[in-house]
Amino acid sequence: MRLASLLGSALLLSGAVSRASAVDIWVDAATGNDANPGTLSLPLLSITAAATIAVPGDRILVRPGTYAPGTTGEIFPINIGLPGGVAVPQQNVQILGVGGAAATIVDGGGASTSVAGMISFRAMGSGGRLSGFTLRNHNGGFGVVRIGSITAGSSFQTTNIEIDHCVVETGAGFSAYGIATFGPASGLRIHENLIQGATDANLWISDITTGSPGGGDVYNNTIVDGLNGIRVQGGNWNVFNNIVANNSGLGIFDFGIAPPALLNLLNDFNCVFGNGTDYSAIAPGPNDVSVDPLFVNPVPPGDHHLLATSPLVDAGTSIVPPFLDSDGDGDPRFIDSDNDAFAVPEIGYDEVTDVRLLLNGTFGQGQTFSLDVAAPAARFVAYFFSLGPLNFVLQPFGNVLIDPTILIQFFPSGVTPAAATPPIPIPVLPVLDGSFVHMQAAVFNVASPPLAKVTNKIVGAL
Ligand SMILES: [Ca+2]
Ligand SMILES: [Ca+2]
Repeated sequence: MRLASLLGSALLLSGAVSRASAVDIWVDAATGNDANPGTLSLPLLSITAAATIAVPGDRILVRPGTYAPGTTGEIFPINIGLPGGVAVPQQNVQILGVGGAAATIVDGGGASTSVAGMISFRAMGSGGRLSGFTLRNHNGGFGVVRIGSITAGSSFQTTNIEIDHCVVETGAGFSAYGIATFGPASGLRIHENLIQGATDANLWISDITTGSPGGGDVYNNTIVDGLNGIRVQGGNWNVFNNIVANNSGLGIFDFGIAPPALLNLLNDFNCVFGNGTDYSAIAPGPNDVSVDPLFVNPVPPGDHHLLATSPLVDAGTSIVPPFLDSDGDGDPRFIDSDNDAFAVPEIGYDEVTDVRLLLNGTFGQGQTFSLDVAAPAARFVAYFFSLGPLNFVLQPFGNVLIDPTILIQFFPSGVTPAAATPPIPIPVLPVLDGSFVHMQAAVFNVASPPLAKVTNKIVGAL
């Protein structure tokens, strides 16, 4: 197969580059054992065990499955920072659900656990990332995911933490807060998350310590069905493109009482709707809207994707940080969803698309898969593969997620509805271990503008 051979050879050439700077610790709920070394072939069973042995720069790659105290032996909170037995601060440690939030679950089982949450970035855990998990059924206090500490002092700084592509689904009667930040903790990035059902605030962004104020970016989250939406308490925050809807108490509010009493909030292009009180001690942004988002199903726990007719389609600000590359599903963040030849982000964690890249079969070393596209009829399709996640916006087409320096393939596939690609085998090569593969399809409409729509990516770790 021409495609297969190109894919294999390019993976071979590029794999060493992607692995050169990081040690990967593998975790698998189905085949793991905490007595294993945590390699691809001998994975650990629990995320807890992986966090205990992680050193700076490691990636903890978690296979699809359910991780819980009663099955994989998780012990909450899973601390990244300075857990017992680790002498070196754990900076730049990433915890990645390689199958995404729909397939990688951390379940608290409803048991009363630590007030410090399920996963906690604590002292010296700077540069950490949590991506691609559903976190549910935690019954604790200050955050299912907790960043920083309420104890002042430089040793508690946790700068540059990124929480993205997660579903924080606490459910009635469980955790008071979904994601909670304390300080000082600058450079935080919270985006593309669905946070729902907290018995207090779904999202608590704060710097309530003394010293230099922290803060960060909060973009494109959907925050629903809790008591409160976003609690702001000190710090410097950019809050854009979020849906804050159907919380029974307050939508977005300044809690105040923060030493230092400093709050520099830039909020705009959010949809704040249907809360008991939409704004409290915070003014709406100039382009904030208060309209029904038109969720697919608004009844809790619901389906908080947007209907194609939603007024939030192509309604966000197009000036976004470079880390916004894809929505909660992996759809590119810049899609011309309303076909007006200009690709603009939606408000919220979902980007609406009428074209979708489909993967058939199993993705992994030694496996075989094929690709297909769901799209309007009579469009011309091409596929791309890459090991690089470089994101740039090419108007009017939208996101280009492929890194051209390590582009693997341009594969014209015919006119939709196209047959699936021929079977594509993935070789078994140690150099590929831990490589993330990005895939994208371009659907061309040669009849009239827009000329093309750059569509889904699928990311898998080999
Ligand atoms: Ca859009
Ligand atoms: Ca989507």
